[in-house]
Amino acid sequence: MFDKILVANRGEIAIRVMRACRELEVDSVAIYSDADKTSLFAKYADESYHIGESTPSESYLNIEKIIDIAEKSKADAIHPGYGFLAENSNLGKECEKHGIKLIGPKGSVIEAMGDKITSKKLMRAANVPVIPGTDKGISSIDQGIKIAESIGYPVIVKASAGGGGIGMRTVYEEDELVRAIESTQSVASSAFGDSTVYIEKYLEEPRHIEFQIMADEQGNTIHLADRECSIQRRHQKLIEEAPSPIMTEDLRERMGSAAIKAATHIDYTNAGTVEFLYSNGDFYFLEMNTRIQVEHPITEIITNVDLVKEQIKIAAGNEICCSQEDVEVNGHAIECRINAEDPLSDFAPNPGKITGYRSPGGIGVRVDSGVYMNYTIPSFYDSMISKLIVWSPSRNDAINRMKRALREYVILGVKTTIPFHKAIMNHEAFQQGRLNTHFVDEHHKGIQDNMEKVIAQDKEMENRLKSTFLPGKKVAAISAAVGSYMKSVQTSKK
Ligand code: MV4
Repeated sequence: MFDKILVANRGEIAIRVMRACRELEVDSVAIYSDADKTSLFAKYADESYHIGESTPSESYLNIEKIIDIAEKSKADAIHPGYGFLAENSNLGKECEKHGIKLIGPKGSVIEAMGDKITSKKLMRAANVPVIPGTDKGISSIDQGIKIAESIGYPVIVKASAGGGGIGMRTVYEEDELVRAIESTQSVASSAFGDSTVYIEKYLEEPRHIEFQIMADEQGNTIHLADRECSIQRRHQKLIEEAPSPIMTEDLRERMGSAAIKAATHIDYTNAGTVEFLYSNGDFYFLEMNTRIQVEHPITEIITNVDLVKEQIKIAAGNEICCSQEDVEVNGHAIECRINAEDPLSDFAPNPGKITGYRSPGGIGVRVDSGVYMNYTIPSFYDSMISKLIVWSPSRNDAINRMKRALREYVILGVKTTIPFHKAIMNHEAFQQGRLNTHFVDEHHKGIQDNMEKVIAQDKEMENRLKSTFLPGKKVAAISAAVGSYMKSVQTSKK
């Protein structure tokens, strides 16, 4: 096992990784930027090093500085978390040069899966179903028109270097195709420095279902079931659940086998996710994420596997925890991402000071958070401040438990996505599991109305809680109590 792991990340995921380190009795090293001097993760770590200015290029994206601190602190491994350098193959190369183990898959695999045409080709070769279309970049407009015709409209033009929704355009008829190709090429060229685009069939109302993969360095690969991630907005997931409401044993067997085939074909190691689009009974490989993901806790809860500990153990050379037959799905888990954003103003970021804070608890509730009372959320990074995760034996009970936990969650001082989550949990279509990737847009009006109701209800609770959370009043209350005690003592002496 490693002696010391440097966590090249911040916020809740840095704490998540350090918690795993502590349980494995491995020391943890935090790196923190100017803006993170007072952040919880920097205090939680066994050792903390200031890395530089707040801007990511001077801190969490600065490979040279990170390697430098790893050497200075004698860390023998680096965990990149998600985001920042998690899917940057240069970090792996630099780690190798310096004899530091990077906890994750090989750099060559990260690179191959980052290029969508390459990944699609590899998956086709592995016999994993891919979306009908080309796995070549299109070389001329004429060729593009022919390809689109043979696939049948609607089609989607995608940038090979794309991902996360940047660099793609749907096309419903031939008239729109030329402009779509040209604009996608130009977006791709300026965003990624690679103008390669390809065309595939556009699936109009798919569900996003993904499979958690784990593979050790001895060649054992398992999947840890599925997650439904259709509730998202502008390619930012907001709610995830495991398993998918539509999952059956047969479908899980088929999709899980495809996910394992995908991973084994590319000699995948460590934790990864195979994303599928599911539509009308069919499923297709979409992308592979070569990192631990934000939503990993829901999988941990239904499978009872600590994915981060497993990542670390596998990187240290251990065999994987369990065989496929050992993996059982138990109950239902839901995660709500709590962002410092105003859901009534188009989810505008709302950083600032948390003036009141109490997180929910009780049976079946987990909170992975990076914040605390009186913490000021910096504006330099993404707005996710915590994840609320619940478990229950059934999906229905999990929804009710999530409603209960959301009502217990008190965050004052900044606007959060909590009202949005309350509105979704109360939404009939969500309760019925009628989901696809357009859910938030499709039900915009109903969600909005629900949110306004919820916020009005919350106002009453906020007023009730004010006396508990306003420090001035609390101090006043305590001193009043002490004062009357002193008085009574004096009175009895007389
Ligand atoms: C698609 C699609 C429909 N058909 N491809 C969005 C992110 C990018 N990585 C791939 N994406 C999509 N590709 C075909 N052929 C619909 C989406 C899509 C989507 C996928 C997953 C989760 C949310 C989404 C939201 C909008 C569009």
